[in-house]
Amino acid sequence: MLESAGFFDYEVGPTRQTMHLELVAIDVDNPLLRSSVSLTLLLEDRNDNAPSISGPSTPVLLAEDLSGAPEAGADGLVVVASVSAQDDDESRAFGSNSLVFYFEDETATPRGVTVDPESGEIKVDPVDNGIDFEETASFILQVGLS
Ligand SMILES: [Ca+2]
Ligand SMILES: [Ca+2]
Repeated sequence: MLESAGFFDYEVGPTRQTMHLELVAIDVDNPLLRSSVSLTLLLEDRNDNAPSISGPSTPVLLAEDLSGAPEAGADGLVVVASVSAQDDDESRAFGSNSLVFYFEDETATPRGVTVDPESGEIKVDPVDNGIDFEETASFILQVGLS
């Protein structure tokens, strides 16, 4: 039986992701006849790195009235900021362990404010939103990752 004396880490380097071994069987008695077999081991990526997220370091100023904002995208939403995530897992051959999706805490987010799940862009619906300066002069947007 082939056993490993240590742990492998997929992210350590490409040379460790594929290993070639030659296993040799030798007689214990004379004559010492031998035979061997070649073995290739492919290391499979495991989701062992948690993503980290970063966003704007200063408060984002929002205009209360974004209607007619010239920078509205094709989806009709205005991008006001963005967050980005980093995940050290690799996803070259197996699975998608470095893929992240962004989501906002809906209970604490004004209506019409969303986070694009794939790009991390924070978007505001300029026509229909719950942003009202007289009601809430500021809010903290909690963005999670999955
Ligand atoms: Ca990994
Ligand atoms: Ca990961």
